[in-house]
Amino acid sequence: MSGKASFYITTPIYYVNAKPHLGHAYTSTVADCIARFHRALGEDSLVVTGTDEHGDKIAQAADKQKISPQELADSVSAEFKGLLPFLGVENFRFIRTTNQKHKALVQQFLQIVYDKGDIYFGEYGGYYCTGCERFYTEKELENGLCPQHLAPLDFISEKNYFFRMSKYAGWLRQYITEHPDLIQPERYRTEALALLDSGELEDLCISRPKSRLQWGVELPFDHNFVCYVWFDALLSYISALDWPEGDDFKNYWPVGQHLIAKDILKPHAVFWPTMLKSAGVEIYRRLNVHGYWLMRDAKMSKSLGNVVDPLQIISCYGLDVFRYFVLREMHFGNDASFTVEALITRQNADLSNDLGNLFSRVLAMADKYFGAVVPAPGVYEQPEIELQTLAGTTLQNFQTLFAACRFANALECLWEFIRALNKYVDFSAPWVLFKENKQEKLATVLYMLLESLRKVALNLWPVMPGSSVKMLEQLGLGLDPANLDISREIENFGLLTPGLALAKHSNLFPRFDLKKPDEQAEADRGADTVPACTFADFQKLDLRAGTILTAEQHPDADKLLCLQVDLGETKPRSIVSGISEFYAPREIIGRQVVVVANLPTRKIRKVESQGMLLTVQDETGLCLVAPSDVKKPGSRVS
Ligand code: ME8
Repeated sequence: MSGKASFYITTPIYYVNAKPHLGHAYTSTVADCIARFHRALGEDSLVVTGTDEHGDKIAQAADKQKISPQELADSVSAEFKGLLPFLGVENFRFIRTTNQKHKALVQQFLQIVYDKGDIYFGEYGGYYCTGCERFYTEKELENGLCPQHLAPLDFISEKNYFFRMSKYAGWLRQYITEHPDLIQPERYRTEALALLDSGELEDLCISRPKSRLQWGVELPFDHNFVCYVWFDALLSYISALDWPEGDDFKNYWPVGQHLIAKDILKPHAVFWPTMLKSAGVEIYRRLNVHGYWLMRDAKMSKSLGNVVDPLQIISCYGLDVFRYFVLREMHFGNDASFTVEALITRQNADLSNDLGNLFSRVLAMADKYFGAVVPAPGVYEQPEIELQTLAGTTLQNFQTLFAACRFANALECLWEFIRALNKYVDFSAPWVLFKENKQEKLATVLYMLLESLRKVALNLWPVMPGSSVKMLEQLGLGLDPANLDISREIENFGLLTPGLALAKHSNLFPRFDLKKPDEQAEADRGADTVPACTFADFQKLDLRAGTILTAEQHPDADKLLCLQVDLGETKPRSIVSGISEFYAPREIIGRQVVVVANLPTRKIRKVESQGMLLTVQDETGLCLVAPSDVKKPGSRVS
């Protein structure tokens, strides 16, 4: 160990019944940003993420696909793991609950709790939701349906093992009260306390009879039962650290933080601390709870089929833009809507205009006036002193807010500084100083700007590592994550060494230009005259009614739109269509269309297209073909 302070953050371990979507990508990205932030403060930080592979839900999903649960787990787990480098997640440990070491640890933990007398055998009846992998009481149902999935539930009554969770309700209430930072934002702490206050906390059913479910960790004290998936999954947070004796457990667990969305507050705020208490293990340091990414006001989720593929967004717009957007757009704790328009607006306004233009202007001036070398500053006057003070306060606020997971506010503070730098350029007018031959003042102004941009680049590293490194390289510097200390940037203005060679120009964040006239249309439209077709030929076409969920400009072709179209399948189709001249993305979201659904998938300007929209064109323009009444997505057109 390096003698550095440790930092440990986990994401939920994700279910393997469906592929990752933007919601999962968000949590993993945020975990990486937090871990990098702590690394940038000189700490040794670790991310643990992984997959939750046991339980009814996985067994049923595998059954549907006619493969074994292990086969399903292997393939989907690999997708979750494979996504991480694309999200820029580094220094992570990936845990799978089907791993032998993890299973042995679950049994060891269960035995400790059992030996303590906190597990008993009893009978239970309740409404079971496989989607949530938990029982609901009648009171908790919404109109007789699962409150999360709005689906009818089966009443199951069976003999099982129970964890005496109720025994720890009083202790937990007091622990949360005495540790005001344990669960944040505050509203989720209040919600956790309300769960404890809502009546007697029930004991937790922690087994499933093998006669009903085989796919789980066998109970060490009864071979006829497997362990309830949540009891197994939560333990991944410490099995990844080799609890109980591992050095990593000793180093990281005392500073352990979890990151989750609000859907799984109860298992993390109630089940997990009581399990730890029973086994005599220290409680985690903090639970950070975020809201949902929504699509058209509904939670983005695999069961609703309204998911956004993070890889598609990253391949269209770039990794750093994606990371900046999700951190800036979602106020941590609240829900946020995902739209491509909002992402493009952030790219053009915040990244391209405010930061990218400033950086390229400053480099161009440093090239023109000082031969692309950092000049030595002269005397600082009032505007420079004010700007230095602002650097201190905005960076202080940025770091304080970031540490508290208030990423949107933190970035807003950093942008307050960036906007002040833009004003400083206009106010000090280096081109006038140059004309009037005020060399010393000109050097001071350029030095102020270059040094400020160095500070911005370093502080942005946790969020936009690629752009941060590029900016620093263009400032003649390198970035060594092992030796970063962004806290010293708050106080010390003037760490940039005069004489360094600078890049002559920069184009960090090109605007997404929506109107380039010379773009070639790549529409899938046929010729005006076509040869005769038999009925059998026609029958080969699979035409379906679909609903457009999202529409955005193709990043590389102005005449193309990239759409997500719901065809009633488990995932929306990605379709590239040459209709941009005739429709703005905003006006077609929610519209019904007719899709040729059985064309082979192809890439159109690097974006995958899994179908084709039918359109009609005459001399007045083009329009979409649609059913005359709204029809269920996926309905056959014949
Ligand atoms: O709950 N918005 O796994 P899971 C934001 N295996 N975040 C979202 C989201 C959305 N629309 N959808 C999913 C499980 N997430 C259990 C966890 S932990 C010991 C066991 C993210 O695959 C968010 O982090 O259903 C949420 O808590 C998690 O994915 C749920 O993933």
